[in-house]
Amino acid sequence: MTVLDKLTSKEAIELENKYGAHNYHPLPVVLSRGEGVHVWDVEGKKYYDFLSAYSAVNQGHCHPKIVDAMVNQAKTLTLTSRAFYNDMLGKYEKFATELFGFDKLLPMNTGAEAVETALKLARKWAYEVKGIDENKAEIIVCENNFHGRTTTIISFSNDPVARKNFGPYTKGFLKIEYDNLQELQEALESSNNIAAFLVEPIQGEAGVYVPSEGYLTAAKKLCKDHNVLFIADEVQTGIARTGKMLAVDHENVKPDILILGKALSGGAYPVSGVLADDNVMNVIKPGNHGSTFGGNPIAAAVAIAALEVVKEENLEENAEVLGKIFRADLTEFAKTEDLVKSVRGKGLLNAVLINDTEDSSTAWDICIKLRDNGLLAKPTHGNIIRFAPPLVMTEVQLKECISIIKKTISEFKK
Ligand code: IF1
Repeated sequence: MTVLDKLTSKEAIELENKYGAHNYHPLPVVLSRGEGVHVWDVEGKKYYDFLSAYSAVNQGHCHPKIVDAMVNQAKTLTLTSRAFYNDMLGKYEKFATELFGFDKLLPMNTGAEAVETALKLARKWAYEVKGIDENKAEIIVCENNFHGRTTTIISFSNDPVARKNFGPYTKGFLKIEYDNLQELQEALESSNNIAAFLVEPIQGEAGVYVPSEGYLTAAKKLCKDHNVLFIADEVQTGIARTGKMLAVDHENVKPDILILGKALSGGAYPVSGVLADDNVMNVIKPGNHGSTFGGNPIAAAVAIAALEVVKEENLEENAEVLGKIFRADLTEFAKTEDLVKSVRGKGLLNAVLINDTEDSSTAWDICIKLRDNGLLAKPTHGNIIRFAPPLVMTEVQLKECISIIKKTISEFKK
């Protein structure tokens, strides 16, 4: 077998099963090509992609502008490490900080690394600016959070599948209920050692849980009043997914630390980053933090192109408009369809709650039928199906997809 041999779906799945670690349970479909809102399997069947690689491919698969930026840069200079300067990183840092309204950017590669970076930054700020005693800093997090897979991040997860038998766990985290300002206030008042509050503006993995209106504004204010940093993890909700560039923009909240990943590259390349103003970012000095690949020239070129696409193609507005159509139509459908409990979300990050027990396989089984009908989506915790297509979708395409979803659910037999 050579890398050029064409595989059937069955062969590709068997290879992964035999030679790959079993750390995923993918929907049985083997993709070999993508363009815009579509992907194709190895047998040539075409699908609408309603996962967008967990909201990394917001700009659509293989966007020509992003691919061109990546290929051109790959032919010129790929990696220097940060031991030397390169002529792309500064341009990208200027572009991104101006776009998001922060003084400085710290570039990393994956979402989890960016979260780790934010946590380190907050702790260092707590000791050197706020004046907390060494090793005493605490960071407030929310129940049912998802921030990634590192040992520290899973230390404050409460998903047993993600954390069991990976201990001992990192200390210094305090957990409160999501969307509960009372608990946040109590936690902030419970100690003088709080460095930061880390929060997802919409909880993705928890099932697209949108907090009450005003929650983020009030949470930011409580943090400010207690001299605590407000850290927004926008790895999944950022880059136009929810109908604004950032989900915090719906409430005009400016985080003290902003974490971005996924669609920062349009899914073409692993690019993540942390943004903050000088009063926070300046605590990081040479040698304190870094990464071989963080801020590499390809990442810089790709991220600039990916962010330009969001603006040039009005993806924020498109996500807002299409999201409203999606929720209105499926909410109406839920009134007559027993299998659908409700629909929730913001922009094009939506979830359909399936009317069955949490441990039943109904959501999974519906996703298999959706696949057969040419639409790919993935169930998440508790019989919920997440629907998050690329933001380059047209209204005509969305309406076709809504009919596929309704038809599939109507015809579904348990
Ligand atoms: C997996 C979910 C999505 C994230 C937030 C940081 C990260 C993520 C808010 C880490 C990553 C992914 C990773 C993926 C599944 C997943 C996910 F289902 F768990 F919730 F997107 F919907 N902050 N989310 O959502 O970013 O290190 O992966 O680049 O299989 O772990 P990463």
